[in-house]
Amino acid sequence: MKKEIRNRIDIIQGDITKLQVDAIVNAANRSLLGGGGVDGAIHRAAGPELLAETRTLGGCPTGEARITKGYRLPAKHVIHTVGPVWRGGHRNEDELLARCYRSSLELAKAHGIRTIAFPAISTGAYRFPLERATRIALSEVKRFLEKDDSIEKVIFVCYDRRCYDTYRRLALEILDTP
Ligand code: AR6
Repeated sequence: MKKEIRNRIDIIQGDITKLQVDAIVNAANRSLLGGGGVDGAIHRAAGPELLAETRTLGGCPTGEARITKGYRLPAKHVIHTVGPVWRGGHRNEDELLARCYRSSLELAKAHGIRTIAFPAISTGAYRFPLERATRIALSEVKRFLEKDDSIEKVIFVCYDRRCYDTYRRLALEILDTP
């Protein structure tokens, strides 16, 4: 079981918009109307049809997720989730970030998605400390995969080396222990 979970999680360094998976997750804001960072990259690569669809959704509260088509992306779908802005750690940030991973995975499962890629939600413009966010991301995905076998592969996509090294290091600790 332990080994099986580890085999269903990949950690890579790269650009999430290039991945050919059933769904990529977007670190969006509550408007769902685009922004900078990974959100801007996803909207640019998907084309204006994505914005046209997100306009119909009426936004999304922090910690929840919404699904759209992927349009010009190689990914079939985009799951938009809204991470918390880091405000020092006493404003429920940990729980809200955990909820982003859980709600994205639940929505993926409900749509029959088998392969899904996550960026490091909230760790850019929203300033969530990287190591703390990575522990939450790895723990939540591990917990979900332990009780679900519909999702075959979860890919954590790190944009830079520091993110990649942090995920690799914490994966040894969190994923390789029962
Ligand atoms: N592929 C993978 N990861 C990326 C990419 C990419 N193409 N580009 C950036 N990252 P951020 P947040 C990484 O700021 O902190 C937006 O304006 C980046 O290096 O994109 O959740 C939204 O509209 C970092 O590790 O998202 C919101 O207003 C991670 O993605 C706000 O930023 C997340 O950084 C959300 O802030």
